[in-house]
Amino acid sequence: MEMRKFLLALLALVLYSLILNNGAVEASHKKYMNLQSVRAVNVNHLHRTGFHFQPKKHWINDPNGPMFYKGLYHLFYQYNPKGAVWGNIVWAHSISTDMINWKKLEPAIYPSKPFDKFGCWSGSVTILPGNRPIILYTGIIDPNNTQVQNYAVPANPSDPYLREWIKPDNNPLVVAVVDVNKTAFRDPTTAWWGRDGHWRMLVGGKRKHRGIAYLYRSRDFMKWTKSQHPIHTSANTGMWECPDFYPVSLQGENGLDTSVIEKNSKHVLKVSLDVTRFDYYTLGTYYPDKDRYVPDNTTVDGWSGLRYDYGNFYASKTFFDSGKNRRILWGWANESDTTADDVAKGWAGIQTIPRKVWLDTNGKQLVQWPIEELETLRGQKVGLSNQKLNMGDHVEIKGITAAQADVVVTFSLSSLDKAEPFDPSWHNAQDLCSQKGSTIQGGVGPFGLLTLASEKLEEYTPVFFRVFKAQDKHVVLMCSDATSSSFKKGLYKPSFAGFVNVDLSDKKLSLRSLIDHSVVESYGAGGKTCITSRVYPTLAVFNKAHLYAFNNGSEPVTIDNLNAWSMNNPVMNK
Ligand code: DQQ
Repeated sequence: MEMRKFLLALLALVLYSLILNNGAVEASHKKYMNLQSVRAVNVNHLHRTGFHFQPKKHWINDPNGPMFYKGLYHLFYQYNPKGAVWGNIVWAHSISTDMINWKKLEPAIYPSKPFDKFGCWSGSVTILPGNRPIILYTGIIDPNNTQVQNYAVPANPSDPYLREWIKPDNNPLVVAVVDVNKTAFRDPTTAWWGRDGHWRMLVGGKRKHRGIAYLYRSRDFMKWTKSQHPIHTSANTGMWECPDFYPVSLQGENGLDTSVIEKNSKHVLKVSLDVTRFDYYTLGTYYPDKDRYVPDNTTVDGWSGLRYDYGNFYASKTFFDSGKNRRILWGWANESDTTADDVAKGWAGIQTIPRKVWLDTNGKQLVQWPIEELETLRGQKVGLSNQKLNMGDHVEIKGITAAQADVVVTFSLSSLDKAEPFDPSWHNAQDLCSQKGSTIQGGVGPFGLLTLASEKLEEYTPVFFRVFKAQDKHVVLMCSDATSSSFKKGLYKPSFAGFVNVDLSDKKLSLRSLIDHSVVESYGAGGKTCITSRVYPTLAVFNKAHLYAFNNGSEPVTIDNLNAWSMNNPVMNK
């Protein structure tokens, strides 16, 4: 019966997809009512990841309430326990000692009360004085998607696993007042504590097309008052989902507790723009007396602003890891295949590798790097050095599992003289990358890696740089291009790209790519520009996947140093 229901639903969806040519990633959580509770009969392993966070089956989206508590890392996440499409959302819960190996626990929060009967959506954890964690999350209270902000506390704080959570009856803590759009009012942040004895937290929203981060204050965490002014808004940016607000130190790579407000720091405001499905951030100054945030004039406050990741990465959230004094960033990488594919494979969505995040020495952007714990999964290693790549060369990196690998490479450029001229009208990196792909000959670049490549290069996902010469500086473009990644029909195959603000005086560019079957997560120039692509090769799978380094620019490029490791599987939500 289950199987019949599954096959009928799948057939209906395939027909629906064909009729609507519904291949691309959707702009919001699309509701497929008929599929929300179609349980996976089998889980297809062809494109499942080896070392990225994912549950055994079904749909996942936003990371929620990450924290470090009594020696353990906790990750909650939006999860559909009944199917591989968005719906029936609960806060699933996993714990870890290293953020790499994960143990699955029972869901922490699920719809059960009048204040969350129609959904338990995203939110955050705050650790109150006395080491008392408290969850703030969005509850959906009716079928019209009316949103309120609720809280939950551990039933037994002495249990380091925090298995059970209570949603007290004085919920909801916050409801939308008259001038607030109650169906665009969600995703409370971690709260911070001000010297005036008030807690503050933000809730994402919009008014017409203006994105808003509402600010709430409370003395006791129970009675919250909306401040007259939002902490920040921006015209024509649409709904601000999953805001995140935190300090970063002006010096060094250590993180700061969310409540730290000091001279030696700046603040980051990140918003997830529902319209574009990218996570944008600004750096700026937080004025606690006025409760206003003013972005620096070096960062663009809108769609052309800085992104954590120029690829498939959304609804992210950071937390302060007091164990190692660092700030950690979690982000969700949705699928780029069709909903029919997701139902057929029985799962959808992964979390990217947790990243340490800190302020660049130039003070104008953040830097991200996979947490050091990931390196414990490194197995078989191969290395290369001083390898010259002339135009048209591609060199295979043999001896590792190219479908599941960690690759770190530094390229050296003999000269920048041949860099192509940069047209100042090229604002959109992704458009530029789709015009000037990895096979279009250039001056300095394109050069980089061909990941998840089939032997004869019928399929490959290139991650590469191209250097241009603008009026008074060089412009570096980084691309992660899914165009030739797969023969499969109906996939979303974007030429994701971002510019890299890097000093080329030493004529070196580095790249790290984490390759994991259906994801290529790349860090350019030591983590200044990051791009995640989801791809679904048909030939370049398991031991038929290959890895190459290449150069298609007329200027020769040298691989100074390349190290690549096969990656082992961690314990993942068993
Ligand atoms: N996902 C959640 C919302 C949030 C959105 C619902 C972002 O709370 O705004 O699953 O992906």
